[in-house]
Amino acid sequence: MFGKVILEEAFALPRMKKETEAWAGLFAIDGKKHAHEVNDIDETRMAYMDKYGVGYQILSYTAPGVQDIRDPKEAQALAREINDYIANQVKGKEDRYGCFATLSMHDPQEAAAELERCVKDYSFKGALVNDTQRSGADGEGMIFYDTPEWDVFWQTCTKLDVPFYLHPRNPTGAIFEKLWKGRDALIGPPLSFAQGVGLSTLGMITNGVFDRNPKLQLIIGHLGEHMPPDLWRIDHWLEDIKKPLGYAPQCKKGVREYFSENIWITTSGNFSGPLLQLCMTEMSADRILFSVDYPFENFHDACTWFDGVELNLRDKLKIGRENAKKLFKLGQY
Ligand code: GRE
Repeated sequence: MFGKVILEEAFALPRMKKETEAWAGLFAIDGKKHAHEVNDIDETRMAYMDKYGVGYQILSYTAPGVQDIRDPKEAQALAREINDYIANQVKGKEDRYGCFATLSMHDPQEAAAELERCVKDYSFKGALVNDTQRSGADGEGMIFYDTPEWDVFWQTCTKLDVPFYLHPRNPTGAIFEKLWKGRDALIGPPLSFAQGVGLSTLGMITNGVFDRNPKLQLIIGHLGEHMPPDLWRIDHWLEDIKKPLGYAPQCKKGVREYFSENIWITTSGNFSGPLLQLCMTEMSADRILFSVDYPFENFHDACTWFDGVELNLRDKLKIGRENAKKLFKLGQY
């Protein structure tokens, strides 16, 4: 299929070479190849797009990025540097590249203002943020975005009419020590990423973020971070057992409704035909967006899988490009 749109595609700052290679090393990824691909914007990346029928991609800063910086001033300065850098890199290539804003999530007002700057000045397509912001003097604090003080930020997303991509980050500090040390193989795609994003997403739902901000659109990757196959059980316990007994959640609707009105999932890094079918059954093809997860995954695996997956043409076009064109108002890119 030609003209596919992809939207969980990472870049890094060339000056952060050491951090980029360390990150690759953490996941047993070839550091040299990774550093080249993640820093390259226009040559290798564009050649892959042309070869595999990708018309447009939205770039975002590689994890853990700004969410790993506990100092609010330093985090904000890095976010601005990244946004200015990538806006400059894609200038003149807007027919092929868009960008998600990178945000410091220490302060809701500041995050809202930076998002607004990026959307208004640079036509960025939304924000991509890693779940939980490291904070506090010892770096042991974790800021979640599901408390009422974040409503000012969510209101800005809906006012600007841009979606928010909730991306995973790795467990650090005491969480790493208590849960993951000794089980290191499970950090990242095998388990920890899905747990982190699942907790944040369901936290937003059960704490009423979408009731207070009904137009908010949240994107999650990796075919829904383990949630779509579990929707029945999550919904059953919240609606049939916890709510009648007067326990939280504070949300008005059933979890399934948020998954059909507020949540999108992408195929980033999860090229499973059977799981795609299940997600279409649970959420409908209208809420699914094709993506690669470059350079953690490659164009060949993602695109040959999607092009070949058995699917009626109408749904394939929706997932491959039409849903994204509507969500991001891409027009005739
Ligand atoms: C990602 O950011 O999506 C990612 C990593 C590391 C390994 C795999 C992966 O940052 O998908």
